[in-house]
Amino acid sequence: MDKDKKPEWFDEKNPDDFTSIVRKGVELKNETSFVKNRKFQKKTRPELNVNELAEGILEGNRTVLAKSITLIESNAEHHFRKAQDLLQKLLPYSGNAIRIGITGVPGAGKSTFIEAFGTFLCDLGLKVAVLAVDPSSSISGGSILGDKTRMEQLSRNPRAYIRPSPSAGKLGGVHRKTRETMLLCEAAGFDVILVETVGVGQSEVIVRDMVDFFMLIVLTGAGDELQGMKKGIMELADAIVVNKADGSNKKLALKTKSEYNQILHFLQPATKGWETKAVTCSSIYHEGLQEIWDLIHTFEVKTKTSGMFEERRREQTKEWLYSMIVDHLQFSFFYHKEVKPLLPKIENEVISGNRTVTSAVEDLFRAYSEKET
Ligand SMILES: Nc1nc2c(ncn2[C@@H]2O[C@H](COP(=O)(O)OP(=O)(O)OP(=O)(O)O)[C@@H](O)[C@H]2O)c(=O)[nH]1
Ligand SMILES: [Mg+2]
Repeated sequence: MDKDKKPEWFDEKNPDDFTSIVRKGVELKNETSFVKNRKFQKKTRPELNVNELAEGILEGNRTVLAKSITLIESNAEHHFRKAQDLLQKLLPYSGNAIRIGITGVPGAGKSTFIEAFGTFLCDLGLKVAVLAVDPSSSISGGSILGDKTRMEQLSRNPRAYIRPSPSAGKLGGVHRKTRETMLLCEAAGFDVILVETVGVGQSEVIVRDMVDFFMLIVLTGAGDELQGMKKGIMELADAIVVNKADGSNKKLALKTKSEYNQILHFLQPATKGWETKAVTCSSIYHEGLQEIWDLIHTFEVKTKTSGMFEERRREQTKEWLYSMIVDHLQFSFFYHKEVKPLLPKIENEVISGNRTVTSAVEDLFRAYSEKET
């Protein structure tokens, strides 16, 4: 069978293992014939302007919120400008939510916890937005996409809004997009923002830098794992939640909790003036959620009184500024019309040992500064 006619998802190993065929399209003889026939014209509503978007968001209109987030997530330059104008307008109305980051190894129960905790918060009358930072999303398209179906109850709750992880791109990538989405959600009146991330690589550090309270979800019976666990990630957390404290696992969960508490005693707290504690919970049986919310509330009151809350937010905004500068510099360098074509050649010369790294970098920067894009 002709390879071209196979759908793009066919399995290389079993090429005949599919039932559909992609047929070649029919050449359009008269380009205008479809256009003339108005039936085939796509009906598009006029795009909302920045003022209309801002108004819609402030009214808490979800369709407008979703549209605006799409604008922020777009990698098109003209969308970027429009999104920035919108953010500028909404900035005075943002900042009123409590921002909570949630991390943990795959399978720790982050999504199940968010489903339970989010629903619990909605029942208290709060509006909850769930965002995700997925380090794999730029490659795989985002595993968190599937979570919307996993967080079934929460996604149907009128007080909740779930947004899967954006994919990376130029102009700041996932990092910027999540922060800006957070601001939009705040302007739309959400009281709590939950940001989920898988605890692998650098994503937990990125999320720590954008939230007020950071939570690490762990499994029971950490035992040896506890010893080997990166001290670093524990030092980022304001609370450690031992999940799955139910059934036969409950006893072990309580033991794990006290083990963590002992270790925490020797670690630097993530937030000045706050003692990081370990607690247990069962996301499936909705146990321990009130305690966790109380803990977050106490944290908020304490840090607001001490000034730490505002200090952290100021610090985060400063970090954000600098990380955006780095993003822009990288973008302008690697996409520079002189640098881009030169790079593969120079890279080859360096790899093959014909040129030193220093001289390569010098040449690239010369090309960069001589002719601006
Ligand atoms: N018994 C019990 N099982 C739980 C609990 N919370 C989560 N689980 C189970 O643990 C498994 C993993 O849960 P997820 O919520 O998908 O875990 P996650 O951390 O989001 O995983 P990734 O998205 O892959 O990083 C699922 O089979 C859940 O049903 C709990 O409180 N008790
Ligand atoms: Mg998950």
